[in-house]
Amino acid sequence: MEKPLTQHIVPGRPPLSLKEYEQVGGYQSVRKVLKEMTPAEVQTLVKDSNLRGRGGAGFNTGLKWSFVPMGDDVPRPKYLVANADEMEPGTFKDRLLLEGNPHQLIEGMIVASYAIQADISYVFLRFAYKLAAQEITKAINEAYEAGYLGKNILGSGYSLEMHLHTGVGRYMCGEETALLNALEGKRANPRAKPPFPQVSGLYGKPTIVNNVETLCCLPHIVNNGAEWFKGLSRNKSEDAGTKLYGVSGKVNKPGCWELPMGVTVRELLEEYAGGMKNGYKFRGALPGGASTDFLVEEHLDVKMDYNSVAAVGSRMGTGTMIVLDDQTCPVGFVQNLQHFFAQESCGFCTPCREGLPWVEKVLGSIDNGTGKQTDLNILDFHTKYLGPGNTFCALAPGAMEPLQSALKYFREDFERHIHEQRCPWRS
Ligand code: L3W
Repeated sequence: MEKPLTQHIVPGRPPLSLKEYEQVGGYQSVRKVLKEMTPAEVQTLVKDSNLRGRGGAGFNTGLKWSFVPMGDDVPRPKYLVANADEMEPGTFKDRLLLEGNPHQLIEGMIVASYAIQADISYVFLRFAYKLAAQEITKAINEAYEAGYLGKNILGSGYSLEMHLHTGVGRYMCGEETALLNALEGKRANPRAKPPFPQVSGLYGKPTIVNNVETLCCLPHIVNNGAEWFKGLSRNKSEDAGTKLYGVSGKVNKPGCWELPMGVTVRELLEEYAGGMKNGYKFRGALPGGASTDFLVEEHLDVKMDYNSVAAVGSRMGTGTMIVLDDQTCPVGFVQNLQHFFAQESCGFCTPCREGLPWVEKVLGSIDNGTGKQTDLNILDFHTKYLGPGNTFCALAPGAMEPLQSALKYFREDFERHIHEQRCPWRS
């Protein structure tokens, strides 16, 4: 099985130095695009590869780039930003790439920057990723010294700056426009879209924001072609490539693996995560971080790709599953998530600012045995009131996904808390 993104990552070992990375073919895609391809050709290649954004939304990468104005008379500078603000609960896939092979990310960023003719690029890094910050700083310095960054890269006439920016630990910064505000030194509130950042982004200039894993796919697509990339996936069509999948919870071997796009939930759980721990039964899983709908037993054979997971009413999101077991109270589990979302709301729009703490409070009273039957109506109401289209950004609608699906699949557990006026999981 081909593992292009993680082939040179050995957990516990320092990442490849620039010299070692070059010895295994590193930076060849930079040489290729700068010497043999026009920016338009790189964009077409990536569009043809069907690479979809790995941050959670799955937007076609080449299509996103195609919205950036090109030509000599467009506003400058243009920007490329790597979204490395990995704060989605249960998600630790980008960390593996950042700590394990930072040169691969830099190489992908140069390819993306060239494709859109960006002048300046940033890695916007989660503040808690201290080791990644060290490794990226070292790798950026090495890349500058070797002439892969800076003025007139490899004599091509193309120039690119790259900077590392560490965030301060706000989930909101994963949303691209909040990230751009933070990068400008402003409060990290999301902006209204449109205009999309591709047209008016950082400092009002054309900007592409791509997730780390997305960018790390690029050197391999340039070196091996669009058809090769599509062939890596089990679907061989729309959801292309490999994917970094993760599993956390009461499983025997929690972890993160690069696998063909489209492995099933069951394979991930049983084959890669080693099944449930002794004494624990599977009740459900959030397929891609906390802001996705639960999948349950009937979904075990669903393929983990964007289209297949969407077809059963959830989202693949980041592809890193959080497993709910039978020894864990689903009400407490969801309340814990709502505590996180309420805390991370930027407070800009009223439904999110006021609604999420209320949801958290209502869940808390059900969990501690003081809930009322009407509380379920309040929760049901909020899943719609805070749903898509009613808030300024996707944070609150995302928060409602685990809640609405918990109310659907584990409703009897909510009812039991209310009837027994206690949490059945607490003695
Ligand atoms: C031009 C249009 N561009 C969309 C672009 C847009 C962006 C990308 C995705 O949130 C999700 C969220 C989390 N013209 C466009 C367009 N674009 N329509 O496509 O946009 P969007 O709005 O669909 O999603 P988003 O706001 O970027 C991402 C979910 O991911 N998620 C969270 C993951 C968190 C992390 C992290 O911690 N780093 O990845 C997990 O499921 O809930 O729904 O570039 O400009 N008409």
